[in-house]
Amino acid sequence: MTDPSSREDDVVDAIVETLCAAAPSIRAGLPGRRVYEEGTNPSGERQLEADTYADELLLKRLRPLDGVGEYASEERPDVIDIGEGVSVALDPLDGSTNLKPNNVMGTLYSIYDEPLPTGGENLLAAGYILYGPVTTLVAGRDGVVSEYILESGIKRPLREELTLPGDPAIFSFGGRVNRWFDDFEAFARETERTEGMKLRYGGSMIGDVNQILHYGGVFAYPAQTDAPGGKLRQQFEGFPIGYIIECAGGRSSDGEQSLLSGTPEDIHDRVPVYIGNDSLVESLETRLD
Ligand code: P6P
Repeated sequence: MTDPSSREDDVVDAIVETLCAAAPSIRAGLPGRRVYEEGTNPSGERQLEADTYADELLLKRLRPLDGVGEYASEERPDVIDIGEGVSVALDPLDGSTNLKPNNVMGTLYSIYDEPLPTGGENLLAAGYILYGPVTTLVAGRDGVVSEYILESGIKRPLREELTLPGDPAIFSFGGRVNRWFDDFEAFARETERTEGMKLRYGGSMIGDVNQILHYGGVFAYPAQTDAPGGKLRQQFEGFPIGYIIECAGGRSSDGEQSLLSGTPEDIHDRVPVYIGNDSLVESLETRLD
C-alpha cells in the first residue's frame, strides 16, 4: 500500500513537470497571440489570445494526470472537475499585459489538498515559471523554495533553498500612487531614504516578486482607496506568493495577517498583497492600522 504522503508527492511532482514541459510551447505561442480577445476574464480584465491559449494548453496537459481532481484558472469563471485528487489553481499567464511591451510574465501555480475555493492552510505546493531572458522555475514545497533553469522544459537546479537577502534593495508597489493610502508615499520616501532602496516595478507580480527573492525588499499591490481588496486574487496569486516568500524566510501580509491565513468565499476574490523582508512588511502593517 503506497504511503499517501509519498503518493501526494508523486502527484505534485507530476503537475510541476507537466507545467515545465508545457513552457516551451507557451513561450513559442506568445509572438502570434499579442491581440485582445472579445470580452473579459472573470475579474473583468481584458484577455489576450495568449491568456486563453496558455489556459487551454495547460488544462489539456493536466487533465490526463492521475491524482488531479480540480482545475481552476484566473481565465475561467468556475472550477472544473477533472478527476479525483488534489486541486490545481493557475494564473496561466501572470503579467500578460507585459506581452506587448515585451517584459517578463509567467505561469503561477498553487496545489491544494482540498476542493476549491479553499484556504491557504491547505496549500501543498506553489511556484511559478518565469518567461524572462531565460525560462526559470521557482518551486515551493515542504517549507523550502528552490530555483531552476528550464531548458527544453527540463529543469536544472540553479539555487537550492532560497532565502531572502538580509539587506533589502528593491521597493516595488503596484496600483496608482494617488490611490494608495496616504502613508504609502511617506513609507516609500522613508524606506528609500533610510534603506537606500531602489524603486522598481515591472507590472508582472511574479517578475516583481522574483526580484525581491534575488535582491531583498518589498513588493506590494496595496489596498486602493477605491478598491479595499486591492487587485490580486487570493487563491491564484496571494496564497502562492505568500507561501513562496514565507518559505524563503520572508513575511507575507494582507495588511493584517499572513496571506496564508485567509479563505476566499469566491475563487476570484481579491486580496491586498504585501510581501518581502520581515521588518519592511511589519513596518507597512503598522502604517495600515
Ligand atoms: P497593474 C498582472 O495582470 C497582475 O495580475 C499582476 O501580475 C501584476 O502585479 C498586476 O496585475 C499589475 O497590475 O495595475 O500594475 O497593471
